[in-house]
Amino acid sequence: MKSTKLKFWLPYLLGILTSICKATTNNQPHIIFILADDLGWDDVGFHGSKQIPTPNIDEMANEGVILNNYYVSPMCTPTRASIMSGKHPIHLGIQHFVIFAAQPYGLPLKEVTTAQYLKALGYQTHAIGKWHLGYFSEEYTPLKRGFDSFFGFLGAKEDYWDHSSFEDYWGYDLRDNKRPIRRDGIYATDLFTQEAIKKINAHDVSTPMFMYLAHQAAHSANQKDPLQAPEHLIKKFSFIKDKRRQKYAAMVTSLDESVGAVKKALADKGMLHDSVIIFTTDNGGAPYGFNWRNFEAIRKGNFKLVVGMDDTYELGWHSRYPTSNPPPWEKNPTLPGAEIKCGQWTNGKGMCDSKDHKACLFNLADDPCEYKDVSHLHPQVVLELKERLNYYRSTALPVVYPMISPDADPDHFKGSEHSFWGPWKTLNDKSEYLASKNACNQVQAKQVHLGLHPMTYSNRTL
Ligand SMILES: [Ca+2]
Repeated sequence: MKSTKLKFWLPYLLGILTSICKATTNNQPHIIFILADDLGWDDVGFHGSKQIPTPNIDEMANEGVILNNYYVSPMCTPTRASIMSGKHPIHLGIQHFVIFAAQPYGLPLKEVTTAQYLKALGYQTHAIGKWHLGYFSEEYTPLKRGFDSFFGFLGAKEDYWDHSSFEDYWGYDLRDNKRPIRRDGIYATDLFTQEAIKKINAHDVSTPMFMYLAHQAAHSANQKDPLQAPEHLIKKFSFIKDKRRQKYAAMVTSLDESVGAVKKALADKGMLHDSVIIFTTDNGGAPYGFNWRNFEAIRKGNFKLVVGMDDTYELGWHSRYPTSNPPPWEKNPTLPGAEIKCGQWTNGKGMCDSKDHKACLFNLADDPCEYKDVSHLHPQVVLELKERLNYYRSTALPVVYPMISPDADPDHFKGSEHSFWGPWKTLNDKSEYLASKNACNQVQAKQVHLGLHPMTYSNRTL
């Protein structure tokens, strides 16, 4: 795979579903949803990375199902909104960008969340780690969106060590339920793992549990010091020349250790065989700082249409990071289909000509890394998929994207010593919030569909 290139914007990343259900006493499995942040597609062992070993994630891939045809949005908030609502971001008005800390909006209150549905079905629900679905008023925060407990931060990112965040204003961002807390010096990935283990150890196994463990890793921390990891893990990667890559690899290693620790805690508690564990990331790695582009894509079977690429399209291709040969560790065996063989990289030759913003078609069965444009061979498929995109576009809601509010400045909420990010506005009209709360109380098991509509969300209906 010396010449292998992978296109980093490909947002389908690594969805892994491990289903080892025997069923709890009431036939409802525990659900552990582990969400990584900005984890690169090629930065896990089971996808072929020889540079960053991820034995615990690989083990899940070996035991479970790898969702290689599973797509996410290219940014934090839209993907998280989909996970929490079951709807595509264009049907939430939240497709445009991410929520900045001082922006007064969030996942629309009329949406019934995954946690609300599961809570109505008898689940105990815990949110740990990053929220990033809005918090300008209390109704948008996890405890009001179906979670029994929350331990984590409300915004997009924080310093991994002191848990503060700067976005227009500065403040700490860490809470135990509603209470602002300080945990200076405890690395964020470790902190959230400890909390997850605590919740598992304290759980009454006769009740099904939904744990949403949304790590910050491997998202950047802050502009001054974007990549942060424990020194002992950074040292493991001294064979990598690029110091930033060393730190990033250590951040991913810490995340992998967390997956192993959570799984062990479930096993020790006797819950593992009654659990569905889902591991995914909200979007791919961001080697240039950002990883979204202004184009659209749609799938039908093995065909994927990409429309409206800008002239940075080819910059999205990266060579695989080299490592010593043989690697300094034993690579875990992976499922035979886990590592995607990209074929020969031809330095852009034969790739889609992005200059004219034309539509490009790829046959993923032959060309999983989307090197070769075959639109000229299948004009009818191009037409059909373009029409389908137009249909979806016609169903999109207007974007909600308000200006930042100075009222959000954490300095307005100084406690005895410190400033914390938190809700800054009282909601006058609570009707949508109350309606969704009431809707979830009426949920019956058979009615749970999480808002997914086959016409809208599956390319199988094309
Ligand atoms: Ca992200």
